[in-house]
Amino acid sequence: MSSKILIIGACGQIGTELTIKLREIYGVSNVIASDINTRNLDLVNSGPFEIIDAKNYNAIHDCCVQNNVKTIYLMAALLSATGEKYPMEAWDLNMNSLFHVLNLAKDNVIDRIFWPSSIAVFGPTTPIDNTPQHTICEPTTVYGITKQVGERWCEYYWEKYGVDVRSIRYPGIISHKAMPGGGTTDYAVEIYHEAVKKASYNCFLAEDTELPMVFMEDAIRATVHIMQAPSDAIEIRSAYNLAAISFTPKDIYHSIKKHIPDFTINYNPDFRQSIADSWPSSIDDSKAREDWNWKHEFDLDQMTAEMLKHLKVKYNS
Ligand code: AKB
Repeated sequence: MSSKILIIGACGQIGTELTIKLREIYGVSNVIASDINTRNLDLVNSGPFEIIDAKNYNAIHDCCVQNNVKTIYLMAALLSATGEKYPMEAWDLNMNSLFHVLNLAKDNVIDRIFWPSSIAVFGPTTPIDNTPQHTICEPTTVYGITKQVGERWCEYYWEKYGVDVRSIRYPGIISHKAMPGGGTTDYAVEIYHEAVKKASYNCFLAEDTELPMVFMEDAIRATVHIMQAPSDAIEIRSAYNLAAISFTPKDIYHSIKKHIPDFTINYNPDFRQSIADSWPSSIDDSKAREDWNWKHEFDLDQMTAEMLKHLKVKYNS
């Protein structure tokens, strides 16, 4: 049986598009999508799909053994905003799912893991501009703590057991297919949907909150590149800084206004403001650019044009 790829958390924002891309590259039958439920029917019906709870070691193990899965992309997680509401659930899901896949690799059931980290590993004591790869990481969110600790465990499993695990500290990701859920950077996706549907948006962050972001197409390319790179090119086994564009809610508002002149915005910061304030404004990703040739393509205006083009079709407007 040819070796297969398993995506855990495939119905989420990144998992949905990653599944489509990996099936394009490796063939539909070689990429098994899985999630805890069938909430994304397009994805469920587009190829092999299994219901798997990322916290259930036996379910992941059995799927790998029965299907000759050799690579896992672990995309299931509770993000920064939801994690603050359900701290123990975030810890339980984010850490135990990671241990399950690390242990499957340690026991030679699988050969390679992709596990996403995040800019949430940084905190208020981190240098805010052009944040270096190696710097102070004192996260103040539960999600950030799970990502920081997860990075340590990834490096540990690489050093002690030779587990081939690869990771990226994703910035906020902007996309038009599946909605993000429970993050602080979600405003930068919602704003496009509301602009197309209602020409107005009530933003939960302040107008001058600058955060690092990336368009989904670039984020998926980064993920595929790091996983295809030869093992000796991957010098960082915790997680790579990754950057593309940095902007504020006001910048994105002006970018949208070029296409929708009567678009209006209000700013009503909520509890997510303090999370955003604890994260960097921009990231130094030179190591990713050196080691596996990362290069982003979309700037803010190009991303806006692409988002609005697709959402106008989606909402028939
Ligand atoms: C979030 O906002 O929690 C995520 C992230 C930056 O990891 N999008």
